[in-house]
Amino acid sequence: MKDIMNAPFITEMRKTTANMYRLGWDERNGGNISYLLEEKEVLTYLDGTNVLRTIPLGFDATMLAGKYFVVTGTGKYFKNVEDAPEMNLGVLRIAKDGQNAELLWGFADGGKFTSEFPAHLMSHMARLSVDPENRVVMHCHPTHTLAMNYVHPLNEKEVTHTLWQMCTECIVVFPDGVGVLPWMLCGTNEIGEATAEKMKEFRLVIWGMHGIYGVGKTMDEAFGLIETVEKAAQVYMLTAHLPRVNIIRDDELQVLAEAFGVKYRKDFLG
Ligand code: 2HA
Ligand code: ZN
Repeated sequence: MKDIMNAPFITEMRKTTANMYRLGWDERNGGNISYLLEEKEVLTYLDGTNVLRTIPLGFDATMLAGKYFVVTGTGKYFKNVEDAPEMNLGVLRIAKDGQNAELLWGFADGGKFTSEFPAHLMSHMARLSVDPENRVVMHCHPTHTLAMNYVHPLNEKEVTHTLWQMCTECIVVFPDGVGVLPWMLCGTNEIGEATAEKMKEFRLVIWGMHGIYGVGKTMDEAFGLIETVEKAAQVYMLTAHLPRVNIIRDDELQVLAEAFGVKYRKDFLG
């Protein structure tokens, strides 16, 4: 068995959580990441027959039975993952019955997966149904995105349109737009189901006055999507109270999307 501390997926989780913490997106225990892993890779580091604990999921994840994830822990701080991955992360397999998680490594102080695991697993299921290569679900509380929620209409068309206008590359990075949910109680199956429904259409979903979800085939894709939204929201917040002198017009957004050959939400323009 190879040492899991050298596993690329653990290194990625350590680096990404540290990065997100320093960007101010994950205060205290805010935020969570889940990362779908290849069985053959996991089993070079861990004995798949050595289940440390079985933890009930509280919802049905039959579609993901037998799949392996590394995930951040409930109540854990992103700030601490880098130095103590075994306390703050867990590697688990969804049990055959789809009702439980089998812990293979981590959560060493008796902890368990993030309270947002319903939203994560339901989002994985929804994304895999439209993109079989999706691997990462990421949630965080980026400051300017959150600030924008309080001063801008909270609907998909207007949020996406404004963000597209704030940086030239936005429409190229997220041509599919940003899904928006109203404020809802977090940590529940209900918000998980609502998020997953949006994930069939969007790779980015704003949780009104809470934060954002981003997904992708890689950690870079999920991170890059959120990073681009956050940058655009920052530009919006830096300029929202100032007279607007210049704007990227809709016909220019269209030129951009066509030049880069992206399939964009035409109904979000105009
Ligand atoms: O896990 O961000 O949404 C902490 C959160 C809950
Ligand atoms: Zn949150």
